Amino acid sequence: MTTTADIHEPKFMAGDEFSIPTFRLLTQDGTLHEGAEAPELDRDKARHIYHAMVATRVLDERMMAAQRQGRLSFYMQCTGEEAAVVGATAALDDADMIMAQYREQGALVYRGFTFDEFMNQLFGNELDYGKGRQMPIHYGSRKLHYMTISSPLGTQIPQATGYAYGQKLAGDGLCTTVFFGEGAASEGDFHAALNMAAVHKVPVIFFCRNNGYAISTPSIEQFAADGVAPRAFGYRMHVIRVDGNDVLAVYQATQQARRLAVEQNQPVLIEAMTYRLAAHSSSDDPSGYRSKKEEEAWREKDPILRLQRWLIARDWWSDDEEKALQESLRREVLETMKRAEKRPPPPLDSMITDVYADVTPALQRQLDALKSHIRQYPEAYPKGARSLDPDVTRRDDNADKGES
Ligand SMILES: Cc1ncc(C[n+]2csc(CCOP(=O)(O)OP(=O)(O)O)c2C)c(N)n1
Ligand SMILES: [Mg+2]
Repeated sequence: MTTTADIHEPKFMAGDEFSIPTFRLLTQDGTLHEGAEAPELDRDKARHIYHAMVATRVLDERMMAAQRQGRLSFYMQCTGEEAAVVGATAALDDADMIMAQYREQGALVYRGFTFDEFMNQLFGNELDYGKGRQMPIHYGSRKLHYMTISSPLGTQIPQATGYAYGQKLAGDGLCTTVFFGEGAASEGDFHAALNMAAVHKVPVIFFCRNNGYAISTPSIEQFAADGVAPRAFGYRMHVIRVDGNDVLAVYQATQQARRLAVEQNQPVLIEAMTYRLAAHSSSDDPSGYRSKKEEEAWREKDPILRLQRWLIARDWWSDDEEKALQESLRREVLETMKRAEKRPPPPLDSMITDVYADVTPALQRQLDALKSHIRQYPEAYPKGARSLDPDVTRRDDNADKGES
């Protein structure tokens, strides 16, 4: 219980007595701000971070193009936010749990999720870990400690508190990092999660990507406060605001947050100030709600270019390496996409497995009815649809649509 001083005249407070500063290390030209010191980061790790950021950008650009060509039903880009996501992931232990929202593919890339694995999920083929049951971008990897994405906003935030509580009880020295947008932070789940984490002192890092928009709604129309960070005070939680386009600052802030979480069981809120450079998703067109001028101003703050300049200045990267990396990533995206497109979908029976230990009679009846319907009207179902034989996947003769 906190004791407070008494006052004898009414005095209202609005929390606007101070504003939360932004932690920054790197300028846009790749030099350090005056008085700033780079975190300890060796050449290999710095290059790994850079590689993951570039790979995420290339994957996103190609897959958005593939969506426009009709090869893919849906896509979401991380573009502009690579430093926030990859920088945070690089500061974690690889065995720490990550619970993401949907725009954090950079974390998977950093941890070694292969382009084949991305493509299998995007095309929902027989090798997709989710067996084609989810829309594209709902990745998950047990091996890489990355919880499968679920679409309803905010659900992963209290789940992260619960998971981290389990980690504390297990005493394995690991923590959970949960990513979410500033829009999702308006969900009740966010508040429940922070309160529970602070009360029970669990090792969880709440990582808010404040990218300026929740689809078409600018953050200025989402909350009256100074961003999301001040909410931590309401829960007596540690908080830091960081320049989300500055990978060195994100890395150092997350590294220290992790120490607080794991060594002192202090949950931490990080608010990374960044910008969603692309559309919300392949179904969105931002020209209806923001100006090109605004986008251009943020393009100037490109997080990838900022890190690239820092690396080049230290002789840790070169123009030739850049060219070779871009070419090999583009080639790899195209090759893996073609491979995944050709693979058949999982058999129809997998629609009703994995939920109950044994398939329930009601589900079995529904599947049998569906199969007899498909047999009756085969012309209504596309070639390459899921096979009716539980053990057989069906080849799609039209799958090879070639390279673009
Ligand atoms: C509970 C719920 N409400 C609404 C939606 C629809 N929706 C999907 S994404 C989104 C915006 C989220 O914005 P933000 O959290 O800032 O993340 P960003 O897309 O900017 O990364 C909305 C409203 C949803 N998926 N779930
Ligand atoms: Mg947002």
